Amino acid sequence: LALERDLRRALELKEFELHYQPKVDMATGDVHAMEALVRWRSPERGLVPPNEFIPIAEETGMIIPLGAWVLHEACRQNRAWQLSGLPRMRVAVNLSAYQFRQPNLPEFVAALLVETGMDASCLELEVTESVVMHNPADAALTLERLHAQGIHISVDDFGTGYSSLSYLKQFQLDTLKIDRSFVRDISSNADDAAIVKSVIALAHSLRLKVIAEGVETNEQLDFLRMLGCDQYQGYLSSRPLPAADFERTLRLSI
Ligand code: G
Ligand code: G
Ligand code: MN
Ligand code: NA
Repeated sequence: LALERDLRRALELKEFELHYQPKVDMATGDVHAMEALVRWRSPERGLVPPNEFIPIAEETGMIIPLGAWVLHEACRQNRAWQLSGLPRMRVAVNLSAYQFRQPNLPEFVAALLVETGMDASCLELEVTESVVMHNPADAALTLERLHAQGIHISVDDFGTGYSSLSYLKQFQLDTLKIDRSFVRDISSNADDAAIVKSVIALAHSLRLKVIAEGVETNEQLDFLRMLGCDQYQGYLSSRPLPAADFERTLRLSI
């Protein structure tokens, strides 16, 4: 497969980069966190989005070295921003299923934090609902070992998978991310509004924060605010930006 061969080469040549999207506090408009999203800057293919190469990286096991690079780069960059005098922020990294199931993940992340000098409280890991529900007993243990270090845990794409609420209670979690499919028509579709409303109520009763994804309009934002959502992410605030652009907008806003 040409793509697989090129991806392997890209890994050796370090052709990947991270883009950053702010996570915005509903109440204040402040940005205390950002999500890191990987891209492949290929000389032949241009800027390749993750949907086009993450699945292949997962099938071939390349997701382990790629994921390790992403984690390292996110921590390195965040620490560099802190040392340059920017306000302290938390960086969120997406974990794929195979990565999450590596038995040494908690130790690997702990070593990475030591190496980069970044505080555990400035790292957030995003795992999807299906990843944690695949083997709940193992997942609970892994989440506990990550959470015990002070790392923040979010459940990505919440609402699109199958969750047992009793497991949700047992997992060491901090935030539920409401999938953008529920946000899109929130102000016109009563079912979506009802789902989001109950997810927020559920999350708050379990002392979890809620962030909405894919917010593109002020109408969606106002609606989510009315429902008590804590934070949001989306094009309304910013697209995911290359590190230099993200840093520039951050400096302009402080
Ligand atoms: O911007 P967007 O096209 O960045 O991302 C598309 C999908 O790719 C999302 O589901 C996102 O979670 C996933 N993704 C982005 N970056 C990473 C990453 O570093 N690791 C993994 N496993 N998934 C990622
Ligand atoms: O699965 P995950 O939540 O990690 O995916 C994030 C994806 O959502 C990325 O592809 C990112 O570029 C995309 N994204 C971020 N904000 C918006 C938005 O406001 N609208 C849409 N359509 N996509 C968004
Ligand atoms: Mn995510
Ligand atoms: Na999502």
